[in-house]
Amino acid sequence: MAYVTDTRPRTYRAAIVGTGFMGRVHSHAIAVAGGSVAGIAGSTPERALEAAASLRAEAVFEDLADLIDAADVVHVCVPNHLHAPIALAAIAAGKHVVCEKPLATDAATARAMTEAAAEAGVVAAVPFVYRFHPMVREARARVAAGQIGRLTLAHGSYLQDWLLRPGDDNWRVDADKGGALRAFGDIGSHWCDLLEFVTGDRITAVSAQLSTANRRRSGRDVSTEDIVTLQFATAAGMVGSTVISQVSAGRKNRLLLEISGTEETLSFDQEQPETLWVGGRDRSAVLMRDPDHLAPDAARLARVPAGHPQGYQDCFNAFVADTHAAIGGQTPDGLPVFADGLRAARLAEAVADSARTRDWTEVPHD
Ligand code: SOE
Repeated sequence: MAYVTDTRPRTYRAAIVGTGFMGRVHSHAIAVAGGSVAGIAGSTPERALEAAASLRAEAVFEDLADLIDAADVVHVCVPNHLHAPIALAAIAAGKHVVCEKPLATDAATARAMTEAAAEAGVVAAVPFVYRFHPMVREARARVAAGQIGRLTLAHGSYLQDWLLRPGDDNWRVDADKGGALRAFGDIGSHWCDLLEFVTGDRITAVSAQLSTANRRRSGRDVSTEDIVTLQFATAAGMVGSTVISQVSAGRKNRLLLEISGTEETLSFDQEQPETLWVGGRDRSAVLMRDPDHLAPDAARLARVPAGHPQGYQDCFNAFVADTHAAIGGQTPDGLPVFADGLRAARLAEAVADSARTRDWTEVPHD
């Protein structure tokens, strides 16, 4: 006699295109979600062969069509300019897709990808994974329940330092591979997604400045920005600002989001994801991630008891698990999909436009 305890669909046979850091994060999350990596492809077969063991790959493919054919879900983890052709090929073959952000280097292409996925009826997800921190869900539940009052102000920053020095380099630096906006596309998109996810509000207008601290890297001119300062207004009447930087010494991956309402302020720091600061006029508190005392959606994402820290990879694991559930016909709350990637691409174009015209730019409606 056997008791069936796991009814998840056994069809999460993944292909991973791209063998860098993100490929490894995806591979781990696929394994935790009960899936397998049917195959991988890299920029060269040699690189893919080298990465095969760490990506848990069953096979290395030279031909993209063959790789897509071998899988149910295609994970696209390559430089940004290659997202669209690979994702569209997978969708055309009727495969589900997980595509890294920014979804595309322009909004028209992101829209075409979103429409193609909808027409094909496939699940098409984008890893805005900070949504999967339990304390982010807790903040969202508190805003939705009206606990912080009427929203008035949001501010924060997303700061890194891995491109601080003129010798620091990466494909993201080149506009033809990464897109015209680098820091905003790479990390500003996360900040804006998190703001809109937590508040359910929408940025309606932006005023942006771009700055390139290192105008030359590795002996070539650089056009993409290292820093963005952004002011914004929202549909619900909030005003706010954020600073995005990849050249802030000592800041490794510090996303700070603070939202104020007429009753309370909530503050979340991605580098301290086990806590949420709740500010009050008379009393303030630091909430711990304790599943026994969290909103149901936050408790759902708690993998281990209070006092046993969980973090970035857990977010990624939960994201892939929810993608898996969506493929199985469920509708997990808060799964970031191509429409969210399109939203980020529209925001990026508004930011670029505002910086160019030195004026406020309206963000087009979805
Ligand atoms: C690099 O800047 C990077 O890995 C981003 O691409 C991720 O989306 C972000 O989570 C961390 O930093």
